[in-house]
Amino acid sequence: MKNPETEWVTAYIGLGSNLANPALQIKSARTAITQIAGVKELAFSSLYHSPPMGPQDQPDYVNAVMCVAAELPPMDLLRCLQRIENDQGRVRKDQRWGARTLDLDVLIYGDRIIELPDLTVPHPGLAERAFVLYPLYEIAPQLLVPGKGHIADLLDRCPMNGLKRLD
Ligand code: A4P
Ligand code: MG
Repeated sequence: MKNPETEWVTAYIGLGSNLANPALQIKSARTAITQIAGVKELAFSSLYHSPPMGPQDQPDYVNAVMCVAAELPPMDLLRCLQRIENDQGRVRKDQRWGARTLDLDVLIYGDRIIELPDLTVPHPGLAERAFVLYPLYEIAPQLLVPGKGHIADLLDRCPMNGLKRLD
């Protein structure tokens, strides 16, 4: 029998940075993600500038969303993304939602709804975050977000909250 986890699945990755040249961090992460075995880039959004969600005493963020075809299972994808975060100087501190050189989130993995101790997909904050929804809509305007609905409807309910698209 064919193992469903060895098929190519369309997945979406959220990228965020607000330290050490954020735009460059995002571009480096994009390159690193394309070098993961079993991952191919399908689309990459514009870069967006966004005020911090969470503690306000931190710099603004640069955010983007990448669409990939992934052959590796979701937990393996997460581990590879965490390795890239570490390689780019990510330091995990106690403060929730604090500043970081790089944050990579698995936003969507095919039509899967995943609730594991270390992985929740779709990403729990996805539907309320302008810095996720607007770049996601830019590259996937027809997307049906598993368990949450059409991207256009989610976007309609989400104010831009100071988000700006960078050209
Ligand atoms: N984890 C569970 N599900 C996932 C998933 N779908 N993708 C677990 C990635 N990780 C997932 O993550 C904490 C744990 O979440 C991991 O161990 C993983 O197993 P982390 O990266 O260590 O810490 P974090 O990112 O600070 O935590 P959290 O709560 O996931 O934060 P978010 O949701 O990533 O938000 N403001 C702006 N403007 N733009 C931003 O990008 N980002 C954040 C962080 C805060 N404020 C922001 C932004
Ligand atoms: Mg995160």
